[in-house]
Amino acid sequence: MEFFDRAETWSREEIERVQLVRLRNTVQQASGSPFYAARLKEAGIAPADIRSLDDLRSVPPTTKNDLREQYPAGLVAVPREQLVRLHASSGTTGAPTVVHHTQNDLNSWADLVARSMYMVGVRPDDVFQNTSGYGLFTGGLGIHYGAERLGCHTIPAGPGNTKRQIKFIRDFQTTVLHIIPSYALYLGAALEEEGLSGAELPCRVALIGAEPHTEEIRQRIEQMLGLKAYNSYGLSEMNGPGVAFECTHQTGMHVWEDAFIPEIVNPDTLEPVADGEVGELVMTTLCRQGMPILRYRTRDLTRFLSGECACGRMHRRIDRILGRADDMMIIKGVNIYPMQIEQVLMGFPEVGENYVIELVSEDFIDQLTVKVEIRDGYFVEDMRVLTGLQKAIVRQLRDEILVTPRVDLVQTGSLPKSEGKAVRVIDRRGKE
Ligand code: ADP
Ligand code: K
Ligand code: ZN
Repeated sequence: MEFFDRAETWSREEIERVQLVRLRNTVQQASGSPFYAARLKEAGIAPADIRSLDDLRSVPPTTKNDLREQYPAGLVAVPREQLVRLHASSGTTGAPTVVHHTQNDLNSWADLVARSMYMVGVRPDDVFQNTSGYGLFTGGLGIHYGAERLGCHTIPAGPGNTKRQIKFIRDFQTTVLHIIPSYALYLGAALEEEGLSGAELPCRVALIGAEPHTEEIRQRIEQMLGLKAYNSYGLSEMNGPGVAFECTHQTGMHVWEDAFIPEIVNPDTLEPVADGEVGELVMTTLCRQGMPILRYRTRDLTRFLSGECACGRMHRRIDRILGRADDMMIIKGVNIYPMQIEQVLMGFPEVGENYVIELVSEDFIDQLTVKVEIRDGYFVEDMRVLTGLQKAIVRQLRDEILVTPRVDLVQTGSLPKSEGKAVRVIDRRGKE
């Protein structure tokens, strides 16, 4: 087994020893920011009080709202001349939050991304095409510098313009793609339209992430594009990509614990959940100087996977993100996550790549409608066939989510397609 970074070979003891040293330094560093100076003082915590990793739990969590209130620079812990770049979240769930980096921060971030890519077999002789937007969004520059750090010949293609993406892939013989799952499916469909198959493309690896997706979607992507797709998790508050990444075993994502401390807690009590139980992921930075963040509540739901990974890395693994706490829909009193619906839909070969969930209230009763695109070959004129399919989808969804949805089958290409992260849920309740 080859490793990019020695930290990948550390034992649990080594990881935890380094974490404790870095955690104390981080608490010290954080107290240099106006926000944490006040927060830590109020909680009566000094860096010297952190004597074990368990002591982290005495530190109050930091929320997305804290970051918004501290806009633009309340968490910055260094003099301005040490800052070299800022990024912001894509704003999927409201106003953006800003993160400021020093050159050291950027270097260690690039190392983490390079390490993640190396782990799935990417090497300096690969040609790497980045289809993320190059703006404030971390999937652009964040991944880009990691790919260069690894030594890949890097194409900053940016998003959209699918014909051009395909042309680049063929002209430059792209072997590795960075692509969000919804766009990967779109690209796959575009290939089919041009009469091309994934097997004819030189790509062998895709790094997919930035939005929740099911195992079924991963398999579709792998099949359509003729490659291996690896799940990449990150968020701008923790740099961006390079936080947790799948290895070639594709059994959960290793969290780089030399750079972050992950916790999974019950979102109501903030108590840690048992291993294997789903909760909210809470993250602490360990290597950041410009803007350290302590116990950040990500709102992302996942669980720790127990047991050791066959790859030998001792960095703990998390399951694919089940969804965001904010995405949870409560319908007729039942909690439903979009990924439960996706999983059912993608089990039907007739179902295409795009779907949308609409919530309305009719006479004060919540109604859930799922609009699904049906693949061209299956969208037949015979109403009986379609009705049979529609009923089968309703039945399976009802068994999964315990609510009877309305299901509309529509033709491929008729649902709106977003450029960035897919918008899967439209909530019109109380807005009609
Ligand atoms: P925003 O919250 O505005 O989308 P970011 O661009 O920082 O901000 O995106 C980070 C979020 O994207 C994560 O908190 C998570 O919800 C989602 N995300 C990132 N990677 C993945 C992934 N591999 N699987 C599922 N969701 C992901
Ligand atoms: K190279
Ligand atoms: Zn592994």
